Order: sequence, then structure tokens, then C-alpha cells
Amino acid sequence: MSNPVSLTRFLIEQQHAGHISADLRLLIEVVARSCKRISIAVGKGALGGVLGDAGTGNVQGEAQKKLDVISNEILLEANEWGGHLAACASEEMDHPVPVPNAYPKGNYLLLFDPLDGSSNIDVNVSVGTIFSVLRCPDGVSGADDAHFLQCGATQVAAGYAIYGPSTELVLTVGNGSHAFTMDREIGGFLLTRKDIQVPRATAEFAINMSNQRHWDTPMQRYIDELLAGKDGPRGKNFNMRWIASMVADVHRIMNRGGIFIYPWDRKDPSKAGKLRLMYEANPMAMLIEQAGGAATDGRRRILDIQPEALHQRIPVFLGSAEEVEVATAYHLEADRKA
Ligand code: P6P
Repeated sequence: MSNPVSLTRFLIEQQHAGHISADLRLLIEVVARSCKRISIAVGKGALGGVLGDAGTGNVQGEAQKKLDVISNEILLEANEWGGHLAACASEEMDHPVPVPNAYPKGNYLLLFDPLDGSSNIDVNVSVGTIFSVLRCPDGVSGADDAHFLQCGATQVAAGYAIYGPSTELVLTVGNGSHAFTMDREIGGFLLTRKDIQVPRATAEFAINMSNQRHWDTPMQRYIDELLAGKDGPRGKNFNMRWIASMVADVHRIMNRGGIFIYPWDRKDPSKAGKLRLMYEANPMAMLIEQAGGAATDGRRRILDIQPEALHQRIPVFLGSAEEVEVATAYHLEADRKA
């Protein structure tokens, strides 16, 4: 490979081109360094003494893994003193945490799922960190949930790190989606895929089929017709993948197309789905759209949805644009007939 572009150089070039500010460049570099530290902690596995449950629960009512807590702390501590942030919000924290008064405050808000798919940690399956960056509204501290309730289309940056056979950082600042691979010898991220393009059509879907009996009728019909294969209404055979780690499933789609679906189900009707809007669906939707894909909640474009709560859940249909459009039409058609 000719002299690959480092993440630092890429971000400086984005800044010189006017796509990002110096503070946003600093923020993304701090997050990337945090992901390197998380990658090292995750990579130690059983030897690091960090597997298993932390013995605590999060705002979602989920048992926290030791690495959930460690990853959250790494991101919080790294972002305290740089002067680029006003506050952070996390899947692992009930409410936002403002930058301590001892340090200067910046104009950005950072949201993250510090270790998505952590239930896979103990069985050595790829997990990841997902992050989203918003502007902090003028004149506010960022300490209140309400300061974060901005629709996904206002994100200024989004990304994820996937801790797999290699560690990759996939990033957008609104000017395409790009992948960087961590060089473990120099300890930096190098650009390995510029301007990712998700194939518009696919024959591969990702969903947890064990929930099938809990889905609504349009969802049941859509999946039934996929499973009917080339003799069915879709006229082609489909393959299925489900890693149960959103970062890993989405990364596969960023690389070869597909559709990822976590729909509403009646297991817990009070929840609009399992995945969280602010720090899972929104950043992944921005990355996918910047790569030519699409993301809806089964009816609406995810990035247009006005959030009502920091930890709000949402159904997620994302991936190859044509397949997302087909899948979304099933609910829209049912709504029209209702
Ligand atoms: P299920 C991981 O817990 C997660 O939040 C996502 O990463 C993943 O896509 C989903 O839940 C898996 O859910 O119900 O299949 O275990």
C-alpha cells in the first residue's frame, strides 16, 4: 500500500476544506484515541480480568459488563479537559455529564454507546463503540437531557469503532463515510476505505428471527416474502445473518450491502423497539446515508425524527437503499389501508 493517509491528516484536510472546525477535529481525535484504549482492553479478553458482569445495572435495566463501565469511563475521562465539549451522554448513564467546571467548555455534545453488543464480549464476538456529535445549543450547559434532543439530521459527525479481527473506525463528518484501520505497531488509524458506497440492492437480511411471533402483521408479511425466495413475490433467494452486535451487523452492510432490522415487537409494547435513537440509530443512520444507503423506523426517515427522550427506543430498518424502501412500504401500505 502506498503511504496511507492517517486519521490525523484526513481530519486536517477536512478542516482545511471547511467541513469541520478545529474543535470538532480535536473531539474526533480524542474519541479515536479512546477507541484505541477500549480496543486494547477488549483485546486482552480473559487475561485482562475485565470479562463478566460489573454487578451493576444501567438506565436501560440491563446488567452492565465490566467492560461497559470501563469503556464509559475511558470516553468520559478523555473528553474532560480538551475544551472541545460541553457535555457527554451515554447509554450507561441516566443523565448527561457536563465537562467539570475546572476545565474550559466547548460547543459540542458527545453521545455514545461505549460498548455496543457487550453481551458478546464473554464469547469473543466482535463488539464496538458508537458515537454521535451534536452542536450544543447557545447559552446552555449541555447538562440537561433536553439540550441533546435534536433530530439526527443535525449531527455534525458520527462513527463507530469495531473491535474484531482488526479494529476499524468508520467515520462521517457529513462528507461521505470512510473507514480507518488501526495499525497496532504505530498505534494510529490509517485510511483504508474512502467514500464507502453501500450497494443499492441486496439479497441478505439481518434480523433476530426468534422474535417473529411478536412482530406486527406487515413485518411478518415482509419476512415471509423474503423467506419464500425465488418462487415467492420477491423472485429471488435471500440469505440471513444475525451477529446480535449492531456494530458488526452494520459493518458487514457497510462493506457488502444488506438490510438490518430490529422492528417493534409486542414482547414489551411500551418500548418502540430495542435500539436507542440518540446513540445507536441516529449515528448509524448518518453513516449509512452518507454511504448511499437508507434508514427508517419502518415508516419515517430516522434522521428526521424529533427525539422526545434521551434514551428513547426506535424500530430500525437500515442498509441498502432499495431494500429499505421495499421493507418500509409494507408498513406504509398497511397504514393506508387501516
Ligand atoms: P437481540 C446488543 O445488545 C444490541 O443492543 C445490538 O447491538 C444488537 O443488534 C441487538 O441488541 C441484539 O438484540 O435481541 O438479538 O439480543
